[in-house]
Amino acid sequence: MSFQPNTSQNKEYKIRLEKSFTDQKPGTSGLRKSTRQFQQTHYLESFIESIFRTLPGVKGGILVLGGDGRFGNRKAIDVILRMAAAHGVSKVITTVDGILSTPAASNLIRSRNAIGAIILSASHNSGGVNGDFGVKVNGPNGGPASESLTDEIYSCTKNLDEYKILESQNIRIDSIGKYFISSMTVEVIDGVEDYIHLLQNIFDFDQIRSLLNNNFPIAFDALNAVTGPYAKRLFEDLLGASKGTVRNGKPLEDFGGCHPDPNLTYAKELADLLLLGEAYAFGAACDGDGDRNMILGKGCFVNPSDSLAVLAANAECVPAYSNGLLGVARSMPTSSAVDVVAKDLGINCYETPTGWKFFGNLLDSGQITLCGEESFGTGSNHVREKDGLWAVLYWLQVLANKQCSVEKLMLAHWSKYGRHYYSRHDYEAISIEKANGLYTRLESLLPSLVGESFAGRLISHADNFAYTDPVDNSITSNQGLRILLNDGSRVILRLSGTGTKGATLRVYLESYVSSKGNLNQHPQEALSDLIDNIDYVAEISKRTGMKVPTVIT
Ligand code: VG1
Ligand code: CO
Repeated sequence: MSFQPNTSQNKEYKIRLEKSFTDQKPGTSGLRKSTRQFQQTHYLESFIESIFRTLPGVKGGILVLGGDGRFGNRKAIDVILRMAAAHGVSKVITTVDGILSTPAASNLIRSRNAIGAIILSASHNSGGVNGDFGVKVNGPNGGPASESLTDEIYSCTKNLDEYKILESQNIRIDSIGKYFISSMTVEVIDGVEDYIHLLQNIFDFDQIRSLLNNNFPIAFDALNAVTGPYAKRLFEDLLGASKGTVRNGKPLEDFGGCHPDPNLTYAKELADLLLLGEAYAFGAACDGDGDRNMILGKGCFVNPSDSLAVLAANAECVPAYSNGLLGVARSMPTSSAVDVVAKDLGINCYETPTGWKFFGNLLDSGQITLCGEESFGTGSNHVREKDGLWAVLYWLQVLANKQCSVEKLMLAHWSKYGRHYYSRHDYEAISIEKANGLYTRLESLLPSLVGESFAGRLISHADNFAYTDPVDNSITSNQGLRILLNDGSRVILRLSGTGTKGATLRVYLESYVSSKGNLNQHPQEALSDLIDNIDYVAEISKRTGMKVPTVIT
């Protein structure tokens, strides 16, 4: 380990801001804007200053810092290190070249007693000069900052007139070592090691290895984003998968022009390999910052809501969860597939607003062990973020244990619990005005819809979802318009909080068929009457001018 003390005391500057920024309100998952917006003079600094003024314990505290390697990552790390030193942070833990996945960052916060982390990522959004950049703030439990903290950070940005930073110097983070900036230590670690160690304590690696050695070829697509180095170490070095199992495994600043979102549209190359080809028994992909996962079997796509249900139903296969689950939680738009499993297991199932921060209190207080979202996010109490590679290993462990294919496991699951046909339709980049118009109109209609017929059923309930946190009683409202039908079907409309171009409307559709019903329909067919009806009631195509959604999952 190299040791490079810097004896010179770096000069501290106070930079005055001509104007404060008014557009730094964090969304579902941190501050996310186009790279060009972030390139405005003082833009990043304004948000970072507000974090350092707001996050508890900054002076003398330990901070975790890294990102998904997208364009701007390295430069932002440089700025944040100098600002952290100016704010009296005692130590920053970062990784070689600043490559750090979101779940690995969450783990480091927890294992190194840090006050939190700054994670540089716009997650599944595209990267590069023409793409997006983002800053996520996590707290001492390892999870995304609470709503109240991000509200405070936001109000700080609006009134900021200056920020503190040390003079520029060459800060090396290209190899493991310890450096100093003034009196602050910068510890550069191998970002992969701690995380792999964590997973080794959860799963039975030997069992997964024997599955992979036994005629069970897998393909993993890192989409040129952060999970490449982690996945290579895991699958190719430790679990015996053949070289080349990890595709697009080198993190690139623009993700090679891809959209690092693991779904059927943006991870089409992998999806085609599994859904059309014969070569692989299992496929998976993760997103830009490594917290999402897509699971595929031969000829079989696993819907993320179903994935959560399957993981919950098979917890006994995984050493860390073999004593049973404390409870489970899902975000409101996620299908109720996991609710049915929870009922069967006799455990609680919580319904939270969209975004991982809402699971934190439930995990911290021991109410739940597993949680997930329909947007390809699944996780457990091992960290406080969703965790893509963890989910992939969980699936492999279950398959190794059950000695069956993904398709067979899904069929067995539906034959026991019934099937929740589910789909999400995204309408991207619609004008904010049109999106708001559509949304507020539907919201105002909701009370009058109750009792009306909808797709041959009756609307039993319609509201704008509000959540009371069972642990701290905080209330979060305006979380999505829900239309609940009398047979348990649901249609939900939300406006995205992570998009950067115009507005994104998400329409979530769910319909339940019992284990005795038709379990083999195509989801778009099974849901077609709901799709037609919501288009009519909410005037989606009429108001957006879009005949079909941008992305169908
Ligand atoms: C989306 C997903 C949500 C997820 C969020 C952050 O938010 O729907 O489930 O928690 O992204 O994921 P929205 O507001 O666009 O629907 V990530 O991988 O960006 O941390
Ligand atoms: Co992500």
